[in-house]
Amino acid sequence: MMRARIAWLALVTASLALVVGVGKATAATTTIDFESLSGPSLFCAPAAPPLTIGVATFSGGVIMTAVTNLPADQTTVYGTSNCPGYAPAITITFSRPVSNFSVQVLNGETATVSYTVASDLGGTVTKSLVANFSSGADTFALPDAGITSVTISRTTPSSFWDFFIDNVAFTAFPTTTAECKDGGWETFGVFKNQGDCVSFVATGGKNQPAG
Ligand SMILES: [Ca+2]
Repeated sequence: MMRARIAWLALVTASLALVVGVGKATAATTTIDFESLSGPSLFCAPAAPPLTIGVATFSGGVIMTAVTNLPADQTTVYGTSNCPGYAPAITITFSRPVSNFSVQVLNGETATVSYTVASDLGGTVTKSLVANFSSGADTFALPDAGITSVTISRTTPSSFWDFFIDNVAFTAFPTTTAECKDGGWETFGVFKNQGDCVSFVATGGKNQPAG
């Protein structure tokens, strides 16, 4: 009986340690998958105004669902093509700086096309995606910390374009000092220590990260 209770206590202690361990250094990473929305499966619905989801605002394209001839992703996505009022680049602007940015890009053309994802800080990543019917899609990740805007476009501009994005992931900079504590400051990738992070939050971003 006593042994059983000690074993149970040991288990509870171990579980608590695990919870604390997991909570440590895990910043709030956001993934936008557009699944709260739905749209047509074919281009060219009327051009839409910028779409704001949380701290991110999307412009240049429209929301679409179960897109025809896009076997790589039949969920809801954000896409653009050479339709009236659509842009050749999808732009994402952030109301707060972000780190650890990545986005899934899907090629809607019937041939291999190169795409470039670029941040306002100068970071770029370029990849060739095979044709839509071969499920041409890949994740593009930017290393910059403190990004406030990202553009996604064909690497070589063309009068014809047809592509989509999905699963936009990022870590927004902290707005509470609690996010800086227990090693949280490290996960933003820009602060030199906890105090640097707290100072950033306390001054509303006026004291820029020193790290
Ligand atoms: Ca989706």
